[in-house]
Amino acid sequence: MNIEGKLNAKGLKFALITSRFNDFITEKLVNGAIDCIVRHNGSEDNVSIIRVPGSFEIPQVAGITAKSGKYDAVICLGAVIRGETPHFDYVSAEVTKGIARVAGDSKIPVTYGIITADTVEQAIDRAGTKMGNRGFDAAMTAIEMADLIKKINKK
Ligand code: INI
Repeated sequence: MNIEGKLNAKGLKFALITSRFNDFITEKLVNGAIDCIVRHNGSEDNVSIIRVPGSFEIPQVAGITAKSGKYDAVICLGAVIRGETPHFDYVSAEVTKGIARVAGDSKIPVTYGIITADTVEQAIDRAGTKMGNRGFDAAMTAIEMADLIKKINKK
C-alpha cells in the first residue's frame, strides 16, 4: 500500500509564524503562503498569522502553536540576511535547528520557510521573484504533510 499526502487544503487550519525583522521580505512570504493555501482549496479565514520580533523567536512560538491543538499545520516564515558580523551564522543555525526540533516533537507538520541569504537581492529573488517564493513552497509542503499525517493516523 502506498500512502501519500494530497494537495487539498479544504477545511484545514494553518498558523503562519513570521518575523517582523526584514518584513519587506517576510510579508511577501506570508502572501505567498496564503496564495498557495487558497489555490489548493483552503480558506484565508482558516489562516492565523502570528508575528514575532525576529527569526530566532520563531521556533519557540512554533512549538507552542503546534501543541495548542488548534491547527492542522504550522508554517514558519522568516528571512535571515548576512551582515558584516557572524550574527547571521548564529541566528540562521539556531532557527534552522529550532524548527527541526519542533517539527520532530510535533504531531502536526511544522514547515521551514526561512530564507537564509548572503544579500538582500538573493532574499528578494526567493520571495516571489526570480527563484519562486519560499512561503508558497512551505505552505505546499504543509498541505501535503497535513494530509499525509491524517492518513497515517486513520485506522
Ligand atoms: N532576525 C531575522 O529574522 N533576520 C535577520 O537577518 C536577523 N539579523 O541579521 O540580525 C535577525 N536578528 C534578530 C534575531 O532573530 C532576534 O530577534 C534577536 O536576536 C532577539 O532575540
